[in-house]
Amino acid sequence: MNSQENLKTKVAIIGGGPAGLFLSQLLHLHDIESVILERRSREYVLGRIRAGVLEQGTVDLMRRAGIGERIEHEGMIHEGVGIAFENALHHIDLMSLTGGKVVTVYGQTEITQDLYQARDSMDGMIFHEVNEVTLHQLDSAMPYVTFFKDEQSYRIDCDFVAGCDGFHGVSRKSIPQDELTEYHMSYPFGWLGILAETPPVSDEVVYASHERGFSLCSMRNSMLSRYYIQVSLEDQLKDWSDERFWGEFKTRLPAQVSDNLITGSSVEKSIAPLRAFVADNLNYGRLFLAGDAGHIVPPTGAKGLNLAASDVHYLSGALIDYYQSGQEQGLYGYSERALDRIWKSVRFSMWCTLMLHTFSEHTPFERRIQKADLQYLIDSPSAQKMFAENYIGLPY
Ligand code: RFL
Ligand code: PHB
Repeated sequence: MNSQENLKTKVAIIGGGPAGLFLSQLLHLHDIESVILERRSREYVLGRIRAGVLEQGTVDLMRRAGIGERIEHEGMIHEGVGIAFENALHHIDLMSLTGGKVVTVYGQTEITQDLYQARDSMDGMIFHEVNEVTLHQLDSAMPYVTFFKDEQSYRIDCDFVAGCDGFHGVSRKSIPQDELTEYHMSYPFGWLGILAETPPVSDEVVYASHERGFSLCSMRNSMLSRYYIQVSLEDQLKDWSDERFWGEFKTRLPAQVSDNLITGSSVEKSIAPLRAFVADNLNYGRLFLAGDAGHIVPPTGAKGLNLAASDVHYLSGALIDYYQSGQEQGLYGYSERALDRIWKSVRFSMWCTLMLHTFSEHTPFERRIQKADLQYLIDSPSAQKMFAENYIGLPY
């Protein structure tokens, strides 16, 4: 084997998903060098179909990161969102309820592609398909990271490590157990998502509650639909032919929506379990966690990627302050600041999930409460205002 290759950088970023890429790009624009280590190939990362609904704060962060051009033309502005139950569709007017704020529909794959392109154009250093990433001496002023790529071993000496490696990554696991509290919640179901090259069934994203289970109508563009249905945790992809999916999806939507449904063959299909998780805190010595590495929310409120963006906003600001003026307060206040917003989004995502999904273990009493929750949202301008304020994104 070749001898170890030694590198040096300011911030070693573990994970080349949206959080890691955003962070690297923002630091670069302030002359702060970083290196990204990503376990998967670029094709794999770009092929993962995930988020679609972006808060204004996320779009603003894209602009600040110098990737605001394509979304300007291709992002779809949504002024409202649909909530369906008992065969009726209701409209929540985000724009009027929030004094002019909206969300933008633009796929996570597109953001990741824009970020990789930006990093490439600025000669950003990204190692793909790395393995055995190990973090060392995080509680000292001289942390370092070791890893292998193509059987070559590497060591990166750095000032800080940013753990942006998602829920299953190595960063959080590198924090000693007695320095970390983990809060978990699992839901007894998952989402089966499909991508289909068909015109979207609705101009707006529609969240639909039905006794057979939740469903969601979303989109990526005028010829690409993204749909989800609640499925059992035991279900596997092989149980869900396209034909079965369309039949079930149609049943769960009000006629007003399903009458417009155009079906076709799916180009992607996946199942994801729903869970919530928060790590407290997000900082250990010179390691800072951001994005899914520090927290997971069920996708019902469309908050996961948006939280990764707000974490990066706080963390990049703190690192920039540190390198420009030597100020450390921002860095050591990062976790508390980020967690305040995270817990509010965890709350919103949980409320949406509990209100919209079907829980087989619910008593008749709990079912009536769920219905009252939906009815209250539809009838009360104050409840709608609370929904809209959270959905468009709480302030940073
Ligand atoms: P990611 O995207 O998981 O990226 C982490 C990266 O780290 C790599 N990695 C490692 N690299 C090096 N060494 C290791 N040991 C490593 N271990 C892991 C991984 O390969 C990966 O590339 O986390 P990040 O960057 O924090 O971004 C978070 C978002 O991806 C996530 O929150 C959203 O996708 C959640 N989400 C949604 N968020 C929204 O804001 N709006 C939505 O509409 C929305 N819809 C969704 C979603 C997530 C979904 N799934 C699949 C859970 C819909 C779904 C179905
Ligand atoms: C999506 O478009 O993939 C999407 C939209 C809204 C959500 C979750 C996912 O709440």
